[in-house]
This record gives sequence, C-alpha cells and structure tokens, in this order.
Amino acid sequence: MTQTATPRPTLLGAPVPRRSFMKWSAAAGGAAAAVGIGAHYGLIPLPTASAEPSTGDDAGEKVVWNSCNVNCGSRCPLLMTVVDGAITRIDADPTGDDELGSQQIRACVRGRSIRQRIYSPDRLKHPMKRVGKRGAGEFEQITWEEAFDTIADSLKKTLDEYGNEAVYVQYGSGTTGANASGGTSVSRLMNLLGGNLGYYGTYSTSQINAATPYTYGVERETNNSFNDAINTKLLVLWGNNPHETRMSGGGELYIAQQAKEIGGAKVIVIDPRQSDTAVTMADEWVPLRPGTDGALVAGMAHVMVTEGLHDQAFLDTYCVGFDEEHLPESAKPGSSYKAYLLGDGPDGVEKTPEWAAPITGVPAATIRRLAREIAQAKPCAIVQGWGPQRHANGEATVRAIYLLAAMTGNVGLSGGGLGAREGNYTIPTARFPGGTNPIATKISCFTWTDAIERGPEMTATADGVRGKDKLDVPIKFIWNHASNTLINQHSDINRTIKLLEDDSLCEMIVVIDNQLCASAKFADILLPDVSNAELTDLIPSGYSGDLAYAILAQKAIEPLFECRSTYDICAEIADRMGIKDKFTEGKTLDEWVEQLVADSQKAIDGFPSYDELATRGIWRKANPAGFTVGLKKFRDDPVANPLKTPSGKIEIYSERLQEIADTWEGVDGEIPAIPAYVPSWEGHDDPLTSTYPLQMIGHHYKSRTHSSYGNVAWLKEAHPQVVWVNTLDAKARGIENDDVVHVFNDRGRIELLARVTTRIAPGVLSVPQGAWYAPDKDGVDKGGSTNTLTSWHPSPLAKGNPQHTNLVQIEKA
Ligand SMILES: Nc1nc2c(c(=O)[nH]1)N[C@H]1C(S)=C(S)[C@@H](COP(=O)(O)OP(=O)(O)OC[C@H]3O[C@@H](n4cnc5c(=O)[nH]c(N)nc54)[C@H](O)[C@@H]3O)O[C@H]1N2
Ligand SMILES: Nc1nc2c(c(=O)[nH]1)N[C@H]1C(S)=C(S)[C@@H](COP(=O)(O)OP(=O)(O)OC[C@H]3O[C@@H](n4cnc5c(=O)[nH]c(N)nc54)[C@H](O)[C@@H]3O)O[C@H]1N2
Ligand SMILES: [Mo]
Repeated sequence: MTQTATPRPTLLGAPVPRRSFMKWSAAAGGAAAAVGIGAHYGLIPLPTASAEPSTGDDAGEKVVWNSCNVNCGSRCPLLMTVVDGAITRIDADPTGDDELGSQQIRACVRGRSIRQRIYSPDRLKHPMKRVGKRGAGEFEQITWEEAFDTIADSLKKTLDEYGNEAVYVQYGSGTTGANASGGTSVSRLMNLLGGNLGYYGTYSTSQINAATPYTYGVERETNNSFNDAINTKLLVLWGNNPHETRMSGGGELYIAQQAKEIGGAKVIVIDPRQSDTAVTMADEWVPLRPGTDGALVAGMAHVMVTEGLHDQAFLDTYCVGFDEEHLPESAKPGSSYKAYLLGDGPDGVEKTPEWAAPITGVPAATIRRLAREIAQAKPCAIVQGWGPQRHANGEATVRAIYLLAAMTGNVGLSGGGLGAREGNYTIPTARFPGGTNPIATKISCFTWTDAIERGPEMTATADGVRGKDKLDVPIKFIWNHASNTLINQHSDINRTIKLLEDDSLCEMIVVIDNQLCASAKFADILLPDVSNAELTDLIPSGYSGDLAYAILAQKAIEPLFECRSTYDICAEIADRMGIKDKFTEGKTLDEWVEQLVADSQKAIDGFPSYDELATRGIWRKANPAGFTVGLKKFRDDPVANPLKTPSGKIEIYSERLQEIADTWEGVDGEIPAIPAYVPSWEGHDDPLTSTYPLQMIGHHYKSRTHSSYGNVAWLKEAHPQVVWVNTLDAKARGIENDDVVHVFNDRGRIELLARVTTRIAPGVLSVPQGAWYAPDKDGVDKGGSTNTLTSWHPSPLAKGNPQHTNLVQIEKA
C-alpha cells in the first residue's frame, strides 16, 4: 500500500496545528449557537491529515474500522485514524489478498475523502424548524424536545384526519449500506403505527423490475456473476459501466477486468458514450442513439434469422413466442417476434440492418458484423447495466436485450448469461427488523409528486396504483430520511419546487439528513443525523461478484454538535406516540447491533463473534462454487424446474402484456407483448427535436454517489461537473472545450463547463447526474443538476423514472 508522505491540505487551505483541534466538535458546536441559517453553516476547519497511519500506540490516538455506506452498491471498509477525538486520516482495507477467492475491498476516491463529508461545512448541527416560506431555507434552531413534540403532534393529526395512507416514507438511498443505523427505523416506527402508503420499484431499477417478470417470471432473476465472465469468449457490456458504477474494490471493476486479463474475453461496449469501461476494457465501442437499443437488437436478430445463426433448438425447448409455431393459443397470427422481424407482423416492415441503421445511428455493416460475432461466440455473456432501462421505453429495451441472450442460446450456461445485470453471491447477514407494512396500497416510487398533487385521481391502470383501484387520499406527511429525491434526485426540479412550496398540499415534511442538501431546505422540521463515523453498526456487503462480507463499523468519534442517531430520533417519537417499548424492545442501538452479530453467527457458518469482528473489522466469505450461473437448473431440466412465468418458459411473447395493452386505459406509451422497438416521447425522432434537437442522458459519475459526496471540494476539483458534447455539435454552436455553456429546455436551464469530445455520439449530451442544484436569482442552475431538465412523465408499464430520456439544446453562456 502506498502512503502519502506530505500532509494533505485542509479544507481551508492552511493545515491547522496537529493538536489544535482538541475538543474539536464541542468548540465548533458552541460557535454555532446563534440562530439563522448563515450562522449555522459557516465553514468548519477540517482536522489535519496526519502523514502516516497511526500505529495506535500514541496516547490519545487510535485506529478504528468504519465504512462507507452510500448507495454505489458496494460498502467499503475504511480505517479511521482518530487523534484526540477527531479523524485525521482515512486508509483503505489493507487485508484480504491472502485469503483464497478474496480481494482487498479498496475504497474508491469517494470513501477516501469521507473526512470532507463528515467535517463538511454543510453538516446539519441542530434540530431546526422552518420559519419562512417552504424551500426558502429560513430556519430557526429548536430543542430536540420541541422537534419530537411537533412531529408527534403533526403525525397524530395526519393519521386522525386523513388516515395512514396519507403518510409517505420517501425513497432514500443515502444510508443503503447501513443496517440498524439506517432508515429502517422510520419504516419500523410507521409499521408499528399501522403503516403508510408504500412504494414499489426503485429509482435505480424501475423499468427492469417491471419488465423482467414478463420474460423470466420474477423481478430480478439471478444472472451469471462477473467471476464467470472469465469463462466467456465474448463479453458484451450493454449500457453497463462497471469502471464507474462499480469502481471500488467492493464493486466489480476488478473482477470485470479479470474476465479480460485471465479469461482473454473479447469485450464490446454498447453505449452512447465511450464510458471509462469502454476506454479501458473494450475491444470495440458501439455508440448508438439513446433509447434505440430495441431497434439495434431487431437489426441483429434479423441477420441471425436470415443467416440461420440463431439457436432454434434452445428457442423451441425453453421459450414461448419466438415464432408462429410457439405462440400461445390466445395470440393473433403474425404476433410472434420472428413475424415482426420478417415484416409479417402488423406493421409489415422488415427489420433489416438497413432499417435499424438510421434509427440507431449504427451503420448496417456494423450491425451485421456484430450479429454474426455475438451469435457465433460460444459462449457469449451479454450483461446489461441499468442505463438502457432508465428511459421512457426502458421496459421494452430490457426485454429486447434478454431476447438476444435467448436467441443465441446462452441462458443457463457458464460463460453465457441471461442478458440481465451481473449476479452476485450473498450471505444472510442479519438485518435490523423494519417489520411489515400493514397497508397494501402502493405507488411507483417515482409518482409521489403526483400523489401529492392529485392523489385521489390516481388509478391502478392509468397511474400504476397497486393494492387498490385508486388512491383515496393525497400524501400529506412525508418522512424524508437520507434522501435527496425530494428535490435533487427526482425529475423536473422547478416543477417539484412549485409543488412543495404550497404547504396546503403536503402539510408536513420531516427531513433527517446530515448535510444541508437541496431537499433539506424543503423541510418543515430538519433533524441532524450523526454520520456513520459517530456510531457502531454491522454493515452487510453490497455485492462484490462472488465475495460476500460483513464489516463491524465502529464509532470513531463522538456525535458532532447536537446530532443524534435516526434510531434514537425514532425511539423518542415512538415514545410520544405511545409505542416506545414496542419500538425499542428495550434495546439501545448498540444492543441491537450486538444482537445482529449474534443472529448472523447463528445463520452463517464461520461468522465471527462480536469481539473477533471488532478486532478484525471485516469478515469475508467467498462463493464456495467460485461463480454463479443464472437459471442453470432450468437449463438442465426445464420441466422439473419451470420459471415462474405462466408458461413456465422464457416468454418472448407475453400474454399478460398483451392483456395489459388491450385493457389498460390512459397509458402513455406502448407496452408490446413482444420485445419490439418502441419509439418514445422525447426520443430522437420526436417532433420536439425541431426546438430541442439533442438527446440528454445523465451518467452516474465517479466523483459522487448521486448527490452524496457532491459537496466534497477535493472530488469537485478532480472531477468537475461537465456536459459531454460531441465535437460536431460543439463546432456547429461555436462551443470549445471548457467553455461555460447553458443546457436548457422548457423545464429549466443549467450552467456548467463543456467537455467537447468524440467520446459521445453526435446528437447526444451527457450531464453526469447528482450535482447539487444551485439556482441563481434568475433560476439558472449553476450547480448543473441534470434533474433541472428531466421530466415527471412516467414510463408506461413501470410508471418509473425515465431520467435518461430528455430533449435539450446547448449554447454558449
Ligand atoms: N460512481 C458511482 N457509482 C454508482 C452510482 C453513482 O452515483 N456514482 N450510483 C449507484 C446506483 S444507486 C446505481 S442504480 C447504479 C447505476 O448504474 P447504471 O444505471 O448502470 O448507470 P448509468 O450511468 O445510469 O448507465 C450506465 C451506462 O448506460 C449508458 N446509457 C444511457 N442510456 C443508454 C441507452 O439508451 N442505451 C445504452 N446502450 N446505454 C445507455 C450510460 O451512458 C452509462 O454509461 O450505479 C451505482 N454506482
Ligand atoms: N437524472 C437522474 N436522476 C437520478 C438518477 C439518474 O440516473 N439520473 N439516478 C437515480 C438513482 S439510480 C437513485 S438510486 C437516486 C438516488 O437518490 P438519493 O437516494 O436521494 O441519493 P443521494 O443523492 O445520494 O442522497 C442521499 C442523501 O442521504 C444523505 N445521507 C448520507 N449519509 C447519511 C446518514 O448517515 N444519515 C442520514 N440521515 N442521511 C445521510 C445525503 O446527505 C443525501 O442528502 O437518484 C436517482 N436520480
Ligand atoms: Mo440507484
């Protein structure tokens, strides 16, 4: 491991003397006693970085195992050096390479800069209540007692007046990696109080979760893990960018690289952007227009069928609806996928590569060559990311990519796969019990703004309400824990602001966060949570291919300022609602964590005791099989091991989707029974392109996890917020690299730097998502948040977030 010899600069530039931060938190807390937002958010000096990792020998010095728990999918162990109560240094995992099938879980740039998040000037310090207009950011410091009483009174009032379905626990992923210390406490509290309006889907996977049951029977069918990619001949990463979205040692970047280095696989990346993955791993990058993957699949499938390259035996045995001979009885003639390809379907159009080329922007010759290569590589692993599905037609795209895996007979084979996202191995680490929601009524996680605005108008078929035919009440009370989806991460920020500003609609918003993010400014009651460095928790692994692990992340420093844990906050509110004992079961947070370790020990062979885990920090368990092969049993014996689809087979034609297409009313967008290409609103051929000619996507960026870490100065300097624009589009507008530009549409305008590059397809812009929304007095978002430009318009089947489907224009500022 390399160590820096020179001390790192502090946040303010000048290092503070090594011992000058004695009783740091108390002093900084005391200084912020005055009321008013300015006084609360003055700069905080960052404790000085020490040059060497502590040995723990010095008096007052210790090294503590903790972790990074944000939602990149991984959870990385962090070694925190603590001197006189302040964290002075972060080191990554130095263990692991000595264990078979193991690897170091090395934190990425974000985890390594966590001190700047813990000691951020944006840290929330005291409980506050809103005093001005909602969203204006005017708050007054209050006592914890007043905060708890106000929340309990408001909650009782909402439950009495409107019932439990008027309470909503917002999607929030800021503490995804946490266990007892995360947002589950809020759900537990509400579940004990009779429940709340629930949500289905996630901002990550709405469309793929909704579409997958119609092909494979369940929301998420386990795919082959990346460890298995060493057994493949050809790895096709389809809108999948592990070099950024799985970039830590606990992610799968390293494992994906092994597929090439050890297995020698050829790698093709299909993505409108030449992503970091495409640059470092790919033998070929295939750029295409966003949202046109279904057409690319059809063009390739046409080649395979006409040249006889597809696996007919696999289709005949394991699938329904590829050709007319294998359609269910209810299906109309000409409704098979093959009929669609050959021009024998309702549209009468043959889906040749020449048909697909102008839609996708991929030359017909390339489509032919790719089709032959993918069909002839045995085996071939097609692994889709979640970028292709976060679109207005994402559900159809997901199923099209699955189709290619089935047509080439790669499903259920080592070195092949389902066409889904990579699978992984997990262990059943015990989780803090949130309980179950007694209320069955659910909305899609993306439609909460509609549920505030017009809840009782929302129906099952037009708006995707589940568990009831329609909503009876609008959302009146929101719990917003570790979530910036109230503003920054939801679509169409300007429209959301208008909705939330009207406090006669949603009457109470409780925000529990530890940074003054855009969403926090919309709180009625704003509560300062501790950071994960300020408590102990048992952290289960996210995914690391076939390596599972658990971390005992231990309290490194005392809570800063007046911060309190979410568990304690919820326990106090439970007390005021008369259910404290039910909520706590008589346990403190630390006692819960001890119990979770004990329960994990019972459930998992070899899981260490609390004391052992406390010392070693992290415990690993590799998949005994080495890698995972999805649907292997089904492949081996499809009769004994049918899928959970109605036919028990892979459904290329879905009767259930046909029924939805025939019966759902008020749906905007097509839901075809076969994975046909469907054009969408704000696609490349929407008439709106005459005003806004460019398609804008928003990739997940290495400098942030969504908006988390988005205020870290080191990361902002290393990875500034830039819009990727193709050289041709830039030239046509007189834009040069590093120019300040505006990207805009009818929904808003953002200001940021131009990255003029050939690494993005012409006609496409990418604005990395998650930048902190920062409007100037004219409403121009100088933070460059992509959600200033995205829309509320939900996708047809999932009612999910199509946040990569947007038309925009770009100009010099
Ligand atoms: N560094 C970092 N890592 C993260 C996160 C983060 O914010 N930062 N977020 C985490 C979370 S919660 C999630 S859900 C995942 C997200 O993981 P993904 O959803 O897979 O990430 P994206 O960057 O949205 O999309 C992946 C790729 O798809 C491409 N793409 C976009 N539209 C299309 C299309 O129409 N067709 C094709 N073929 N490709 C397209 C994008 O250019 C991008 O390179 O990442 C996780 N990891
Ligand atoms: N345009 C566009 N929008 C997107 C996406 C996209 O691709 N494009 N991706 C979507 C996806 S996949 C996702 S998952 C969502 C993510 O959206 P969010 O779930 O909102 O994720 P973050 O932006 O990371 O915000 C997490 C919040 O948790 C807070 N937090 C961090 N640690 C703690 C803690 O210990 N305690 C508490 N109480 N709070 C804490 C952070 O300060 C931050 O305000 O965004 C979605 N939005
Ligand atoms: Mo996500």
